[in-house]
Amino acid sequence: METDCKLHGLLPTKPLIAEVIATYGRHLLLRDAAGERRMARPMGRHMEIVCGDRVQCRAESDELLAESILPRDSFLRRSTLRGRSEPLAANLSQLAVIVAPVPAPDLFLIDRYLCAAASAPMHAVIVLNKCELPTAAAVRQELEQYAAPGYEVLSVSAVASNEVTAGLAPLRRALLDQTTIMVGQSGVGKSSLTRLVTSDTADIAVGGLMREEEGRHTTTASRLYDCDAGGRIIDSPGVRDFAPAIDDLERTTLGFREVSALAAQCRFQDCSHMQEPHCAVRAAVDSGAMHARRYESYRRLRRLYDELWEKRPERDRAARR
Ligand SMILES: Nc1nc2c(ncn2[C@@H]2O[C@H](COP(=O)(O)OP(=O)(O)OP(=O)(O)O)[C@@H](O)[C@H]2O)c(=O)[nH]1
Ligand SMILES: [Mg+2]
Ligand SMILES: [Zn+2]
Repeated sequence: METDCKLHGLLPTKPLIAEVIATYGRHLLLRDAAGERRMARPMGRHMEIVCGDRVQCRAESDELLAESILPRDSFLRRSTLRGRSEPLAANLSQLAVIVAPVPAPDLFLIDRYLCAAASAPMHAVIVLNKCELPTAAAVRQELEQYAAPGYEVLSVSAVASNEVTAGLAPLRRALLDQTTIMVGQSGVGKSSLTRLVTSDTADIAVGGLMREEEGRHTTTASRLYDCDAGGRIIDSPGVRDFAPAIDDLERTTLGFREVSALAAQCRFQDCSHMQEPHCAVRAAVDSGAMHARRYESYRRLRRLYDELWEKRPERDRAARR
């Protein structure tokens, strides 16, 4: 855990508002308006405090307690296997899905993150890292299917010494004035890229944030950093799978941009675009205007969405009708 900052300094006498820059189990690492870092603990057992939250704290005995969470501007939530919505990070403006030639990309995972971003709503960008590898060209080509729905794909390398090949200037520009969460599979280079855009990384390899796995460091907790060139970035642990929170998904589009653009032309207002007649989305797939794999991804998410709602208590389902 952090040792350099004033974690054991004097406790404040007045209530304090601070930002959560990391959470380790029930421990919160906070930064107050003056930039001072402190450790705190959530007061309530069931408070779900996440990285990026702003909390109000007060001192009690010898510790600092977070007693309330200030209203969130936005958040990223995932669905648990039981269909419950669980926050991952708060007060974000942008989501960056990081992909690489190794590990092999999972395009369905990218889609689900993009859907979560559309529903938050927050800006989304796809970042192809390790672009100096010869196998990157094929992945870049595969990612062209994201151009039609209007997603920007940046090519970067966290190891290339040539600044132009590394593509870091466009990445820094994309991060400017945003609070961006870096998400994606484990090993794609989220932490490596984070290290390149911030020098605030004294604690990036500290016990609570990293674990050694198969000879490399894998991130175990989200952590917010200030970027040197402006903007803020949250490095998050890698995932194998991700399902957006079903409470957040827009019902008839699930956050797919192509579907949003077409849904108004379907015969039925509540068309699920699965088998209804006169469905503009299916017509677009047949004509090639919507990419068939993106539509397959939509169908998979639709089935998952319906299954997850079935797992929710009856009162949740009734409230939704
Ligand atoms: N060739 C190449 N290797 C890279 C690049 N960026 C990162 N790596 C390597 O990829 C491995 C994983 O990098 P990390 O930054 O730890 O990946 P991560 O996404 O943070 O992984 P998790 O924390 O497990 O989610 C490390 O061995 C890095 O050195 C790159 O641009 N090119
Ligand atoms: Mg990492
Ligand atoms: Zn339809």
